[in-house]
Amino acid sequence: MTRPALTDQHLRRKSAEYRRDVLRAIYHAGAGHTGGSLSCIDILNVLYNRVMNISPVNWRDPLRDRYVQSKGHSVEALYVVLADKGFYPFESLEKLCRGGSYFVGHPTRKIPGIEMNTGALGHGLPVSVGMAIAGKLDAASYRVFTLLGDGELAEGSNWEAAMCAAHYKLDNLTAIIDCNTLQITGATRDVCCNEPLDEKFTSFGWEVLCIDGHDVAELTTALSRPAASGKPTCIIARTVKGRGVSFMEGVVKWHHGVPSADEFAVAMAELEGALK
Ligand SMILES: Cc1ncc(C[n+]2csc(CCOP(=O)(O)OP(=O)(O)O)c2C)c(N)n1
Repeated sequence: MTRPALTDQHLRRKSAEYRRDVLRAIYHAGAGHTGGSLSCIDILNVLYNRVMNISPVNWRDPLRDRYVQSKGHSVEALYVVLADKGFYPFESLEKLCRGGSYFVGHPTRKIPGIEMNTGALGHGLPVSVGMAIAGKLDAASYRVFTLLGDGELAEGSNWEAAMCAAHYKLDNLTAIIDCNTLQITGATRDVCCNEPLDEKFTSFGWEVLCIDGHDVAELTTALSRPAASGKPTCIIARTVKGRGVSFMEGVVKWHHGVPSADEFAVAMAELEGALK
């Protein structure tokens, strides 16, 4: 018997649950990257629940789709989604950032479902290019998805990888930019401006789509669209850092911040409210 497909309404509810679970995990751990985890939740939700061929059953299968979270500091979002998909029990997150636990503040391959250690920014895209080249050499059908932050684009070898992806015609590669316009110390345009991103990726030979990164229908269309032949795809997903918690939205200090008990209560009331 096949399961009924998740409707957009189901997915929106899932995003609200994920946001609540992310905040709860960070609060109990006493550490975490709150703002960027809340901004990328809808992207992960659509990827894992609608688009990618990945599950605990097939994740060692060479033909599985690959997901690389290059903006590794938002790992709390990934932990929650992987728990929901059944890669490990939710209770594992009670040990987040505790001594002896593999559930640390950045992704590591010791956790089921995680493809690459990330956190030193700017390395997820070049490794994803390698995975996509391997897929081409093997004539394999899998797709490679990489999540980048807009601030992260100032780091590492992103632009070298961007050139290389176009050169090798990697139409099995999709980079999604969680474009919340903020980074660790301020607005991305003030720290190291990389605008206009759409023109940059287009001029590097990528197919570029600009969408609302909180709209599950728009995300679904963009992420499941057949690739432009011979071109990698860049999805610039406009998002809000701290999305879902009014006093965190668009506020730099919540990049890496744990709410006080009173703030946590207010935030949870808002996130629970979104579930009604
Ligand atoms: C190579 C490297 N340089 C600097 C940092 C420190 N750092 C951590 S998060 C961050 C900002 C990232 O901004 P963005 O990618 O926009 O993340 P988001 O707003 O989506 O959380 C920086 C510079 C790092 N982790 N790695």
